[in-house]
Amino acid sequence: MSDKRFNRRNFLKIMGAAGVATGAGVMMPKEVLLARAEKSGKGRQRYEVKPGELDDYYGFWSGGHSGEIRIIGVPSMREIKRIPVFNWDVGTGWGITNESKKLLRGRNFGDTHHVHGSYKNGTYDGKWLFVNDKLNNRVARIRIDYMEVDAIVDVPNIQGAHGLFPQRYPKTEWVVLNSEFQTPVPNDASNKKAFLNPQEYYGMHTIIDAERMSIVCQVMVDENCDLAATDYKGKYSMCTSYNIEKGVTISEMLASDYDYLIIFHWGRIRDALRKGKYKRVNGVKVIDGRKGHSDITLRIPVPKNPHGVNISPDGRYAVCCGKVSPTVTVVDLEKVDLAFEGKIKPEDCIVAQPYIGLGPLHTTFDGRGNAITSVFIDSTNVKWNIAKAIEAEKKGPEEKKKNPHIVDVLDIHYQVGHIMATMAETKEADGKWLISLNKVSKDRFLNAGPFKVENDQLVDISGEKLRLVHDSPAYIEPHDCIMVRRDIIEPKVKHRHEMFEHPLAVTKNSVERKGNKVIIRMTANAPVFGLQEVRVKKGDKVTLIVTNHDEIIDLTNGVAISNYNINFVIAPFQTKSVTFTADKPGVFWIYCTNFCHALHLEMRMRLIVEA
Ligand code: CUK
Ligand code: CA
Repeated sequence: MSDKRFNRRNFLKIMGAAGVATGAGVMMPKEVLLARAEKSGKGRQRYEVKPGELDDYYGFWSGGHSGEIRIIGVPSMREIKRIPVFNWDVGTGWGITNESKKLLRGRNFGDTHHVHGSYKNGTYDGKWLFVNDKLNNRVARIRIDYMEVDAIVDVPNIQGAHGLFPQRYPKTEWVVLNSEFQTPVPNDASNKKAFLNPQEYYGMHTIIDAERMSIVCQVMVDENCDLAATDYKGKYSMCTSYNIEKGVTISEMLASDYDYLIIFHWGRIRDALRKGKYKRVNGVKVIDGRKGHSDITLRIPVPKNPHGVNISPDGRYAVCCGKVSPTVTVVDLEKVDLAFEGKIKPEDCIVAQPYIGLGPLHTTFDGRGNAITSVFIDSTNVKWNIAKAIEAEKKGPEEKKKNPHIVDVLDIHYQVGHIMATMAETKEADGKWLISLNKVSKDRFLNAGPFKVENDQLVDISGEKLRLVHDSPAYIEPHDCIMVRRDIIEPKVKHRHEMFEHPLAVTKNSVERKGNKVIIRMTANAPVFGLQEVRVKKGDKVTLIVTNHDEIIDLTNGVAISNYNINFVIAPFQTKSVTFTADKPGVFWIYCTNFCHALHLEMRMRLIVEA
């Protein structure tokens, strides 16, 4: 606990140095808020999933700098599978086979933060997942039927590809992606002045075509673009910005008392595209969305260096977390319509700014009018009522001081980043479970060395009070997750590949030579490979194509070549290929790595490389 105090003190020091008012007047010590939490009215859901039972929700977790996505069963918190996305994964051959290399294009690391599903009419349609790569500025699409990546798009003109959100209504045609780091545009050192002058660095709100996985356009702004959201009407997307100062150091980024929630008007973006109001930078249509240059963007001032923006499931409110301000800012999206028409000022869209705690980062919803916000410095989950916050704001400062909006405060362990409730990013938010993605686990697990894992805590939110039910270690470093009802996903997920979806699917075993190129086409059917030996010459360029012909569910074969650093698996009816140079002469066993049969160990063949 002393560490937590240290953090709190440090944080206050930074804020003091930056001259930040810490919500004086409405601020309450965490202990006072916690004392309000009674013991009654807690959720009583069963979270144990017994052997043979299945979970109620598919959880999709980002893997942070591991570059992957994980599938976790909720409420059991059992990790079911990892989907390699931007990373190497020998277990599936991702990053090694020709199929994965074609998508990764030589970059085998990534930094995934925000996984979201494709939508139809405000809820998940079970078709795709999308995830950002903050490291190499890409977006990957995962097809849910196979739970595999099927497209990756590179995004030029940006760095720090961060907040990502799909269109929610009427369906996902666009996906928006924010760039957290401002850069010169174009960023190639050609313009010497812009290159060295941070005042000429820009942020981008990129729009991606979900079907084609190509870039529709980018809207350029002065500010940085951090977290992203889309509304439930298909009218707006948005970003929080914490660096309207265009600072390049912490103190510069903290100079202003407020930053922005920037709202992007999709109708006006379509207009600009139609009328050709853009310039091309690195082949991408860039629309000017800077303040004073454009009616496409609306800036709502939000204190201070805000982080998450989340939309309430009724579609009415955007909730921005203050991060350096202990408040959240509630924006009424119906008023945003009026502000875009110039009938009211942007700041008049704010309907409440309740006190939450020190370091609010992200907000989620229970579908019953309550929001739950993650509070990093206080290490709490704070449940609060949106309507009560708005009402108190109307009544004035005396009422606000009583913090009538606070419903419950839960101590978590420790330092929470994202928070997410089941189905909370849809109109079907069901208020069953919540995950607190804590950045720090400290003493919650057996000590396994100085590098500690994260702690994902499961909270029952079905009652009035929040009930912590389970600690779950998470390998580095989930940032965000979604939890989707099983009935939406399960019917869409296949047990086998469509064999002929892969243009190279093998039905007949053969070895074909053209000059020094050798193509080996081979089937795998446990416990035998279709060929017993293959002879090539040293220096040959060998392509090995293998199709798994086993139709039995779960009968995966592995293909590994001794001393050739080749190792991948193929699921039933799947085809994978690999191309390599046979640069070492000798006898090399090709063997099955994935236990497939009582005679699995005998499932092997020789690659004979003649000198
Ligand atoms: S960010 Cu990590 S805690 Cu990338 Cu969504 Cu907020
Ligand atoms: Ca700032």
